[in-house]
Amino acid sequence: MKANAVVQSVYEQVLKRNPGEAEFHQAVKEVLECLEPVLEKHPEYVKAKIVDRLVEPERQIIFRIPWQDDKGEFQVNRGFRIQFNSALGPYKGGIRLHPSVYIGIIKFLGFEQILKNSLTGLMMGGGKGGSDFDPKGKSDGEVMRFCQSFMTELCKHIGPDTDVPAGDIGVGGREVGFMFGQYKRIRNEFTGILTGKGLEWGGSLVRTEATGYGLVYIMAEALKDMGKSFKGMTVTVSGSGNVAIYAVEKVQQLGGKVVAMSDSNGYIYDADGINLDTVKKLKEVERKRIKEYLSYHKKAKYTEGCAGIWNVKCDISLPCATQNELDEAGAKALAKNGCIAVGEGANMPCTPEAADVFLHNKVLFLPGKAANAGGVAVSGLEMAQNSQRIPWTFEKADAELKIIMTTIYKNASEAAKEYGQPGNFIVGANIAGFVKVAKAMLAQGLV
Ligand code: NDP
Ligand code: 2IT
Repeated sequence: MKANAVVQSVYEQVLKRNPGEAEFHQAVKEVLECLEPVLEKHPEYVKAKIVDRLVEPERQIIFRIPWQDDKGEFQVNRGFRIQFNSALGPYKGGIRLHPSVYIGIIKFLGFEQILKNSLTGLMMGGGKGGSDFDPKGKSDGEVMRFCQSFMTELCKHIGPDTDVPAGDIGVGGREVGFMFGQYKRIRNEFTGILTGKGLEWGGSLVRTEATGYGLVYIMAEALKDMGKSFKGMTVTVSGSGNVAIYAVEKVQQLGGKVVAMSDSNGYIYDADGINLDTVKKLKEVERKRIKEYLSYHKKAKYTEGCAGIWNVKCDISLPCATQNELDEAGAKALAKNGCIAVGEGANMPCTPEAADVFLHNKVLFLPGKAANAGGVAVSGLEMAQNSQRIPWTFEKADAELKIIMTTIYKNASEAAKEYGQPGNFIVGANIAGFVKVAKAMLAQGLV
């Protein structure tokens, strides 16, 4: 079978087997479109049905999560864990708690995670989990009871050498703590079963900052190639969660000025540069809306609705909230306003049409699986520290993160060149990530 026919038939099979899972279809399509030349060059991958196997999760677990709210009422949510691919190591990937979660979201995230984890160069397979539970407005007690019930089932399927979850949207240090406690109690084991743990009980320094810092490190590397740096650049960052906050922190450390941030209700604009201490207090401590920023900074402006953030004039934009938040219109507005580079802190925040706009307008575009790999990379380093039972210093973990991000940039860049599309990091990241997984799958036989 010719490479293009393989890609076509695999995609059709994905649509047939996974009806109604738009985000999963989108993620698979983007990858498949990049793989044709690799399959042409490597007929052995076609013969071994590597791509056919890659798009089919090794295991999918769906379960009931019963829990009791503060009023004493019983509640039921649905939980997921997709153990997508273990060719390179134990399944690894976050847990997302958001009302929009359904199997199509978890599958898209798990699929992306396979190639992302491959790019880190560490021994991690791909997986993802989550639930349609909405943590917003819930008390600590309710979140704890939910997390305990979630882990009561999940603990049967994971283990430090099997599957190691972590945070994602709606899951940070608090939720990881509750889940870890429940795992330890049920299994009577103190192991590195989750990453993003507290620093006193097995967490790694730099994990909290890792995704945002890593995003800025890889972007800095790309800017360097263009003879530029963050110094003096005006930057917009969507979201105001874990990834967004630490992206802003690193941009500011490198001399850039961040003028806009958002949450799911709207965005703030501060011409003087965002005061990150205020954002951290509002979001990390008080769990309030970004709008409240105006109570502290009178000159700042708030606009309801998050899409308007792409109209803010900037040199660099870092979408760090959620999938498909940046569409064609947003991309056109960025390009028109002179934006030179876009880096995806979130997973798949740009629609395919938006990515096309960037490519056609020569806006440097770093796709999420390369640009946001710093989070899972430091998760991998946390696993290494847990195995050693020795914590690393901040400096050591940060230096490793920098090396990993620089290497990802280099590998994606070279793969893009090798396959005749220099500067196309979508092609570069997908191919560089895929080849390693394909080699491992080939070596491990028909499994
Ligand atoms: P958080 O929960 O800490 O923050 C999420 C942010 O995105 C919030 O500002 C939230 O606003 C906003 N947001 C979430 N859902 C939506 C939505 N449907 N529409 C608009 N805004 C939304 O999550 P993270 O910062 O951890 O994750 C952000 C992105 O980065 C996700 O795509 C995640 O998969 C990705 N990522 C995360 C990594 C990590 O280590 N945490 C690693 C790599 C990627 P609000 O509070 O109003 O909901
Ligand atoms: O999307 C991601 O890479 C994450 N949410 C982090 C996963 C991890 O295991 O640290």
